Amino acid sequence: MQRIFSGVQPTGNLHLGNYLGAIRNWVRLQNDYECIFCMVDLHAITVWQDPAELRSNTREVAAAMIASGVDPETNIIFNQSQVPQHAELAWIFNCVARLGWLDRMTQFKDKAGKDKARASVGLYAYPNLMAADILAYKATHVPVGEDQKQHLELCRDIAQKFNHDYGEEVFPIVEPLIFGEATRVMSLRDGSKKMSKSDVSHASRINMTDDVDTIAKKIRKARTDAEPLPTEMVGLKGRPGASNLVGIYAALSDTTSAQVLTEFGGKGFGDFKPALADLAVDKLSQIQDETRRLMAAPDHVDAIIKTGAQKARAIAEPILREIREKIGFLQT
Ligand code: AQP
Repeated sequence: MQRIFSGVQPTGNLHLGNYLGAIRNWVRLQNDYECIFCMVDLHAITVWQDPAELRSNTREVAAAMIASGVDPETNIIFNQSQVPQHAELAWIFNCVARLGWLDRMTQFKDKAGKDKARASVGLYAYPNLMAADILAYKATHVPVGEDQKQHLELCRDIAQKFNHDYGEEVFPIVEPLIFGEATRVMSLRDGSKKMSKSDVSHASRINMTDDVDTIAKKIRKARTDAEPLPTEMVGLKGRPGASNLVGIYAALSDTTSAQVLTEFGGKGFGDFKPALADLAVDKLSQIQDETRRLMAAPDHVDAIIKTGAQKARAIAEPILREIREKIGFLQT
């Protein structure tokens, strides 16, 4: 069976983009692959995290994954910092990756903003740690949202260079799995920016924990133009707000944007937004109820994470031993 690795940062509440772009796809893949799903807390601290919040967000992300349908019995669920092999391999990859490769990463440019000198070194080296997350398990496939495509290309470059330098096919060349109608869910306030946990505007995203009224309000206030929805896909061109909402509707209803336009083409947002709000509430409320139920028993969630970390270490350690050997580290 081929192996999947994928992760989510416990940097706050999960949002609809994380769910539609990543977690829902994990649920669909879990029967066909051996899956390792990780709360990537080492990635989270590339920007400041309040310690108490980081701990509780990590638990809550695990609960939300399980509530979304990730089976903790058949998949490995754990947090990255409990498996030291990630950080060890990341250091090795810091010595494999070239500065020029990292200089091209657009996520660093977006997140560091204008004042690069004040960004952490970790934020810059983030893609090397992501490559280590995947390759510490020799994972072959990585389901992610569109925004992670460039980082996965870097992971392939690192694997290729390591294989070349050490003369053997040690690491697989990973394949991204980017699929579904919502591979890039955009901000509800600005259709040109992706929906993100770190956006200062709460109205820009639908959190998986938002209540019915908040979801309805955010969708009602989502920025769009005033035209009715088109009947054909080509009519969505140049209309990022409309196109985003249609994509979200399609993903939540398991159809395509074209089918959504067949149903709603010619109708205004006064009709479409309430229908989208009802659909979102219907789909998310079951996950929310289950997340709350799990969070009421934190020891149970922690036990799942503990077992997951043990299983993850048991896979990663022999791989790291092989890597140390290849590099020439003396192992006594
Ligand atoms: N807007 C999005 N649309 C589709 N997929 C998305 N993902 C994130 N945002 C969208 C996917 O969710 C998975 C986990 O992402 P992450 O938490 O590791 O980091 P991120 O991509 O940086 O997400 P955020 O919300 O933007 O976090 P912050 O603001 O903390 O940096 C990934 O598979 C990602 O592709």
